Amino acid sequence: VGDAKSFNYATYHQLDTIYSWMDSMVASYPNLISKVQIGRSYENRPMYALKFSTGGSNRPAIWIDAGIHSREWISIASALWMANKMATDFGVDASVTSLLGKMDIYLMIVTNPDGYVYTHNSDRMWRKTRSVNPGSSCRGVDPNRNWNAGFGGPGASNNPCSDSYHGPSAHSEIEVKNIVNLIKNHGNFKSFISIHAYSQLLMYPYGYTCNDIPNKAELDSVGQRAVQALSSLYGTSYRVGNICKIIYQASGGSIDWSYNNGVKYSFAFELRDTGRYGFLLPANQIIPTATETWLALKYIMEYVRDH
Ligand code: ING
Ligand code: ZN
Repeated sequence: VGDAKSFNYATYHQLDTIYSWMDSMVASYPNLISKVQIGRSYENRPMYALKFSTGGSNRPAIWIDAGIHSREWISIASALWMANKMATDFGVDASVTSLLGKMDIYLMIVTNPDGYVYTHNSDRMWRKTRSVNPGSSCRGVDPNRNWNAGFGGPGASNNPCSDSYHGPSAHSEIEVKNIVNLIKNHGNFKSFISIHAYSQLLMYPYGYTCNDIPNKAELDSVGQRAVQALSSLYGTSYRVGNICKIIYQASGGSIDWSYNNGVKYSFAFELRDTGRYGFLLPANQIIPTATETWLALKYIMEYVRDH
């Protein structure tokens, strides 16, 4: 096995390095972490979630995904750091310990593995999946426009060459379908958190409509307190709001689907920065970004545990 302790969290890694790091995490924390393969990608790569669990059967659970858009490298790098943080804090930090005494956490670090490999080998700015679009020379579907929540409505494109192409049908992308199957089969997810970059936002549903959700007041206050915790570390400023109003109307997004399927605490992060470096966030910001984001994430998870 590799060495989870000597892994360099302060740099961006390729997919195969991340996949062997996962094995070393499982080997280092066998009583806490297991690797769940939820299926394979379009190009046949395995898709793994790290499951943090101290036992029980089908405990209430939290879903966290990173890297659904492949060029958003800071999301993946931060998720790696946070996985290690959770593992090392368990049994040491009272809050993480009690959280994992009650709930399971599923962390999918590379949600779009084909796209991620493509950003390393061919096009650093690739966002979508790599599926072939029949009748078009353009490849890929936006995996965050492909969910069955206002699918095909405003804020998605029907042009296969667009970066926000919604795809031929809801859940046409196997990467999306694999997650839908896991969430539905499990049936006990209380929170669904998707990590993107960039813009420094913490968002809740909806994206497909600007109408308020029934739980707007609660999610807004959880969000505000989460970003307060985040900002307390380095003063990084975040805004909180519903997707449609705070960023733009976007249909077919994952957290709209999770919310409509009974997962009340559905949130999406847009990590650093606000545009100076954008997707090309320098590696020396990985650990500061992950450390501050962890405070917000932990706040949300504690709230979910207690409600
Ligand atoms: N932003 C997200 C996008 O998919 C988003 C914003 C989040 C839309 C959640 C809908 C739901 O466009 C980035 N940077 O990808
Ligand atoms: Zn994104």
